[in-house]
Amino acid sequence: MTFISKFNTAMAGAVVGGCLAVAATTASAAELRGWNIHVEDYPVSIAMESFMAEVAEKTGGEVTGKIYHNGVLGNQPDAIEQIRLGVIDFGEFSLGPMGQSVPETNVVSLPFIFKSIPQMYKLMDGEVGAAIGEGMMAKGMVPLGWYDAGARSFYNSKTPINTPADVTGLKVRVMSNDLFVKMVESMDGNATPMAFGEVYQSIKTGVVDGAENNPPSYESTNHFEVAKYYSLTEHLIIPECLCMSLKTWEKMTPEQQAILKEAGQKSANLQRELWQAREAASMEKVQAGGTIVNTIADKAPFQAAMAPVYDSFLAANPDLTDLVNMIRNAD
Ligand code: BDP
Repeated sequence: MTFISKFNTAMAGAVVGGCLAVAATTASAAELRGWNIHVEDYPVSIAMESFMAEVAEKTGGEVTGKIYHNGVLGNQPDAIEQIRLGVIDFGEFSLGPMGQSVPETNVVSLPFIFKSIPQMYKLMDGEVGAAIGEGMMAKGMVPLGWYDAGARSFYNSKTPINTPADVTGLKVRVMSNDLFVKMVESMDGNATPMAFGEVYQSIKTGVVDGAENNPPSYESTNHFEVAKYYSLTEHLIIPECLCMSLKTWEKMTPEQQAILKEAGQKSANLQRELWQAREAASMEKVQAGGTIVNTIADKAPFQAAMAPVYDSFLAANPDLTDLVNMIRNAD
């Protein structure tokens, strides 16, 4: 891949009548390919578009890109591998399915690890995010901004969930990561890892009874039409990442890298704002569409039921104990 940055010096003085004469070189500029699983009006999608527009503007058209929304470039676990290989240049991923390739990201897939969304922001923007980012870099991905995905709760077509016992026997779709399988099994539910795009049909046909997700995803996928009980367990707060393939990153000049980082951070701020509004709008929409929402006054029984997930995780990953404790002991 050749970037026109090489021509920067040659072009620097080429101002003709007040306009940069870039036409001759834009043809050799690579257009980055961006992966996104969400629909176009989703907060993630809008923030990604604003990131790409900003990068194109700030690099004077040297770095441009096209974002492929709706998962058309493939499902999430595959796309993560493709980013690592440099087949896809950048993408926006949940850290949930990233755990299979980057062990550090599993720490934020542990149930109830963050105490709140503001705490998640604070820790991801600090030492915890830095440690996870290093793990990602080691596996070929460069984080450019941490996005918000709220809290995930269970929904299904059978019954409201008020206690862990209500999950017993339910067939629940989970994201592809053994941790989530264990999480559902800790309540004697039957967990099925499955691609996001297959969930609607699977609930509709009874292959699974339900799944778990945040309100915007429950709404944007129309899962609420086929699983009307939404029980606010809020058991997972999993941050997401706008990230670039290390292979693509290494082809950038230091100036372009600085622009990418800044634009990534700026897009994360925008995404977090948009997220709040979308969450409220999604809750309204699903309730208007017939969803029966129940809140869980006491989440302690869920925390207790899911505790074995921590035990087996730490036994298998003793080197991540400090990172887990850094979050658990944070205010
Ligand atoms: C959504 C995430 C998306 C995941 C999806 C899922 O934003 O990245 O693919 O959940 O459950 O909340 O697969």
